[in-house]
Amino acid sequence: MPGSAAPDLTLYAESSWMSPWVFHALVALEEKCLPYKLEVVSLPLQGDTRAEIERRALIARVPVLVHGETWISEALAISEYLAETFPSPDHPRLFPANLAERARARQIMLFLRTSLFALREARPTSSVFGRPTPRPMSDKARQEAAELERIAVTMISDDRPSMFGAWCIADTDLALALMRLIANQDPIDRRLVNYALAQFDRRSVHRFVAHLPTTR
Ligand SMILES: N[C@@H](CCC(=O)N[C@@H](CS)C(=O)NCC(=O)O)C(=O)O
Repeated sequence: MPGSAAPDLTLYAESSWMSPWVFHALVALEEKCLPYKLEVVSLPLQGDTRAEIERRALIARVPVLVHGETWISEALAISEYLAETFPSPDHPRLFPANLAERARARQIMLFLRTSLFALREARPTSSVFGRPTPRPMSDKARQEAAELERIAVTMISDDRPSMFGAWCIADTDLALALMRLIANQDPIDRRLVNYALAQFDRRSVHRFVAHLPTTR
């Protein structure tokens, strides 16, 4: 940390390590190279833990980032907070420097959060971080997979390792969405396989995966 003491950061995670939202926040902290403590809670949130998170972070969901007296839940709010509190050039970037690319990155991250519900149900993160559980996809899930593939191929048409000139946090989210298909051996464009596997080979993702119980 250039010229300052290490920040007082804690990330609330959940004990199954299956949450795509915790994944996003932990990767953001790791990519920022910030030291942080982990507080691992069981879901559903209950009792004093739930009451404390609700009181201090307003919304009782994980991930929660605690920075001193500031408590934030909602993964995207967390990565935006980290980007603005620990900005470039003293810290690595989470979002593209170019405004149009930054807007595109946010657009994709919001799309991934507000769409693809049938696909997410048919191909849950437990089939990515745990055992693949291929089962027939509904027509709706298949349509959503095709839409995801169309968007991803448009963004990574020429075998690039990231959507924009350099890695950004939207690459992590897009790679996880693609891994729902790849891990379950659903047919998908080879360039997207290369892209998603390269993203999952980043140190930040390895740091998340290291928390998974080895029995899976
Ligand atoms: N939109 C939120 C979603 C977070 C969320 O749904 N978290 C779940 C775990 S994956 C949770 O904390 N649920 C509370 C509970 O189960 O009691 C985000 O992006 O962070």
